[in-house]
Amino acid sequence: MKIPNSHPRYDSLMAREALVEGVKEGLVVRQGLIAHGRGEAFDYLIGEVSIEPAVEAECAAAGHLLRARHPVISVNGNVAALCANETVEAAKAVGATIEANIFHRTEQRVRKIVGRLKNAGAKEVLGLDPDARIEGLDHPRGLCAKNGIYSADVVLVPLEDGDRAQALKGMGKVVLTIDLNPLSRTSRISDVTIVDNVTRCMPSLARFASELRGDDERIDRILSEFDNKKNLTEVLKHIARRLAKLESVSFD
Ligand code: PTJ
Repeated sequence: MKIPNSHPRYDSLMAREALVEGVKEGLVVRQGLIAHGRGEAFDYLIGEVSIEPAVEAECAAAGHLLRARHPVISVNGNVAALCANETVEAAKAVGATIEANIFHRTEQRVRKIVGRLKNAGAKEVLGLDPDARIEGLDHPRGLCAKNGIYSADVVLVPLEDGDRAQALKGMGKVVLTIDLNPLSRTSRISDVTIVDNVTRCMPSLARFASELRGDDERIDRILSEFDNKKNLTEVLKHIARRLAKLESVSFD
């Protein structure tokens, strides 16, 4: 469908088109459309902008990734369809390995995600030859690469389900996530939850990485001051304030 860029909801409609195309190509799983709808609803409540707590979390996540011995960014179908270029740029900026790691796993989908990321400029993308397992996750969604997620000390898992985030935490990793739902299990258990749209977050991670690189003192301060629970509370307060304002609007 041709969407005029004058349309007031152009970005949102384009994201939907990208996901529908992704389903047709076999990159995105149909459940991904449902997940996106949930994300959209929260984005609507937030105001479809990167709010202050999200920016703080983006800064902390960039700090963690820069500090990591072996940082990995996990990519699923939705992320590959929505922002492959931006994800590859973010990975380059923080020096992270990229691994295609999906919930609804088929060889063919992993291959498509890897292909999309390579077209976007990634030199290497892991995930096609899994030789390890995320401890405590049943086959096949626990499959991962030994020199990728398995041995990572810091993992960014955008649009994640709670089980895998919990299992990664159980393996002693620092878990960073991007999730527009501040109430999800993933959001609650991660070390840094970025409540922002993945499409806004990836460019922001790349920006913060180039800003923070080499500034150890600032990274130390950011990491010691960041409190995920407090950050999520700020997100909920932001949503509550917006709803309270709407409540006072007259519909007569
Ligand atoms: O490609 P696969 O097989 O790995 O499957 C991917 C999905 C997304 C289907 C799978 O991981 C899944 O079912 O995820 P969940 O449990 O629905 O969680 C996805 C979370 O991401 C939800 O809390 C959504 O609110 C959130 N979300 C959806 N779209 C976005 C988002 N967060 C940030 N940016 C978005 N664009």
